[in-house]
Amino acid sequence: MKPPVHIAVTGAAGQITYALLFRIAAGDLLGADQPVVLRLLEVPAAMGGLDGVVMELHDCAFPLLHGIVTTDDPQIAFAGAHYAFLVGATPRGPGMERKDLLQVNADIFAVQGKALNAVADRAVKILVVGNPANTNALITLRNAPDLNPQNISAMTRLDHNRAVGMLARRCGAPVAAVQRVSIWGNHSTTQYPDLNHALVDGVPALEQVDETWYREQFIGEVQKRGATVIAARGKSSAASAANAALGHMRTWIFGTPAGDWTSMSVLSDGSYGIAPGLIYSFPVTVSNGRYAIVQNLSIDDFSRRLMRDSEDELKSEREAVAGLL
Ligand code: NAX
Repeated sequence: MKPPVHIAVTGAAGQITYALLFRIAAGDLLGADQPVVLRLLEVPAAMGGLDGVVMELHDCAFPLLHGIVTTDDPQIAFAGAHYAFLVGATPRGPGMERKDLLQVNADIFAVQGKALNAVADRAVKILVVGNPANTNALITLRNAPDLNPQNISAMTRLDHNRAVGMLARRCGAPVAAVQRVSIWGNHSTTQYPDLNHALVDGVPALEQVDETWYREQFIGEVQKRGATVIAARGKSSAASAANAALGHMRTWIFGTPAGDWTSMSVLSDGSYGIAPGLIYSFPVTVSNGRYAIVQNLSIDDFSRRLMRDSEDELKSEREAVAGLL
C-alpha cells in the first residue's frame, strides 16, 4: 500500500465540498490504489456542520480514506498538504459592494497563502475555487513567496466544461469529439470562451456552427451560465463545480491528452500581450505536472477586444487589493 497523500480542502462544510470530498475519498482524484488523508478547514461557526459531513464520510467506509483532520486553523489544515483545494470564501452579503467583497476575501487568502507557505509540502499544488477566484489566487501566490508560482492556479475549468458541453450539444456530437476550446480571462462574466481554434470530430468548430450563434448566443450563455443555474435551482452550481475542481487537479497531475488542451487561470508571463503578474485564464497543455500556455494561436480583433476587457477587469480587481500584494 502506498503512503497516504494529504489533501487540504477549505470551506469543507459548504455545498461544493459536499460533492467534492466524497469523490476524492472514493479515489476519483488519484486512483484506486492511492490512500488519502483529508485535511478539512472551516470557520469556527461551521465546525458543527462539518462534524456531520465527517460522520457521512465515515459512514461510506471508503477503503482509501486513511484519515480525516478537521480544524479552523490553516496552519493545521495545510501541514504537509500535497494538494490544496481552496474552496471556502465569504459570499457577497446584502448591501456589500464588490470592493468590500474583494477585500474580505483578500484577507482570507492572505492568511491562507502565508500558512501554505509555512507548512505545506514544498511541491503542493494549490487550486483556488472561492470567488473572486483569480484575484484570490493572486493574493495566495503573493503571500507564499517560497512556493513555486507554477503550483498555484485558479479554476476556469467549469467555464471550459460548460463551453465544451454547449458546443457538443449544438453540433449533435459527443463531448469526447470536442477539442481545443479556450477560456480567456477572469472567472466572471467578462471571460471569453473562444471557439476559433476548437475542433469537433477534428474539423474546425466554426465551420460547423454559424457565426451569429457563436458571437451572439454562445459567448453570453457561457458567461452567464452560473446565474442561469441559480435561477433554475435556487442555489449556485455545486456538483458541476466539484467535478470541475477534480478535473482541473487531475489534468494538472496526469496531463492533457495529445492534441488537446484545457483552460487554467495561471500567472501571466506576458503571453498574448496580457499584463504579466495577473492570474489570467489561458489555454494550457500539461505534462509531468507542469502547465505550459499554448503559444502562437492567431487572435483576431474580435477576440483581442474580449481578452482585453477581461484583462482590464482583473487589473481593477488587483488595484482594489493592492495593499495585500
Ligand atoms: P458555500 O457558501 O456553500 O460554502 C462556502 C464554505 O466556505 C462555507 O461553509 C463557509 O463557512 C466556508 N468558509 C468561509 N470562509 C472560510 C475560511 N476563511 N476558511 C475556511 N472556510 C471558510 O459556497 P459554495 O457554493 O460551496 O461555493 C464556494 C465558493 O466557490 C464561492 O466563493 C463560490 O462563489 C465559488 N465558486 C467558484 C466557481 C469557479 O468556477 N471558480 C464556480 C462555483 C462557485 O460559484
